[in-house]
Amino acid sequence: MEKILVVGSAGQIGSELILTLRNIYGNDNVIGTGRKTAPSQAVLDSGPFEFFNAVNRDDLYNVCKKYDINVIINMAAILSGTGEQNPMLAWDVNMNGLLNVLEIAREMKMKQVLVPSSIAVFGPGTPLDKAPQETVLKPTTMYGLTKVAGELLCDYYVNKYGLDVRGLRYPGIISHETLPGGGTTDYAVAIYYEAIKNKKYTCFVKEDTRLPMMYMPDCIKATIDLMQADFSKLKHHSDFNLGAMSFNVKELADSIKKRIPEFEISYEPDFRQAIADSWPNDVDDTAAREEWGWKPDYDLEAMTEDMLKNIQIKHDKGLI
Ligand code: AKB
Repeated sequence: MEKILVVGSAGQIGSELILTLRNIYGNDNVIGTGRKTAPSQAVLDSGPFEFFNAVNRDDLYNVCKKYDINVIINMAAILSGTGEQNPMLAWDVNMNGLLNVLEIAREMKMKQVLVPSSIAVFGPGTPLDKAPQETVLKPTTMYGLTKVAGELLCDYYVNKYGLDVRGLRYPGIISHETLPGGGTTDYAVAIYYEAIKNKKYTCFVKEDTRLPMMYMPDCIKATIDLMQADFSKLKHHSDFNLGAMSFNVKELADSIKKRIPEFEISYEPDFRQAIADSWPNDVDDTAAREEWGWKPDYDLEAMTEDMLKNIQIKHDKGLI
């Protein structure tokens, strides 16, 4: 029976992933953790939750022992924008936190570890269109380089210790439950909130900036599908490219304007433009499709329809 620890379950992806996992594996078998940010009431009410910093090895070990954990999902990370403002923090959380997770999983002979990676592993030298599974990985951000090192570290634990470690390179993730924090792709979430609240948005990257993106239901589906895939059939482990859609900011704004004609967008690029420019337009996710059957459900129009509907409900209830 799985006893799953979701490190970072107050964050954008963790807060939704944990609720789906509790539905599948049982509320008491999926333990949430957070460092500082308060988790949602739904996360607190539906099962156990512990506050600690995964960079503190003893705290992580004690919680794993307390709940007899045999699967860790490590969603804790400092993303690209915050990482450039505080590179040492990014290194500490993304590398030391990961090393603690892998070491404790090895010592406790756990069943599985899942560690997300990101399109931030790419950089100059990576082909811009359909970034291949195997390609140049020379990121320019601290976040990106911790993700490259993290992928290699995870594969090291697979090869040297036979630990079941899996991971996937998330594109920008768009959702309406929990706001993302500190990423470059955050504009693709903020634009929807501002469209509902103020009918206008000033974007921090230029209108022709094109990046790989994914709607949260697909992100959750991909994560759980990879968890449940037959490990013996995987040729890759910690670095699956994962695609769903690719659009530039103008195309995103146009899909909102179709539904809110008075919506206006302006542009004031900041330091995140250089980060976005260093990432590819889209990715080739053939390996994920072939090895564990990956197939996304949402395109831009379906996502915009659902995002605006759900954010409007929050707005009507006075929650935003
Ligand atoms: C970021 O923008 O830093 C993240 C990512 C692409 O991993 N959303």
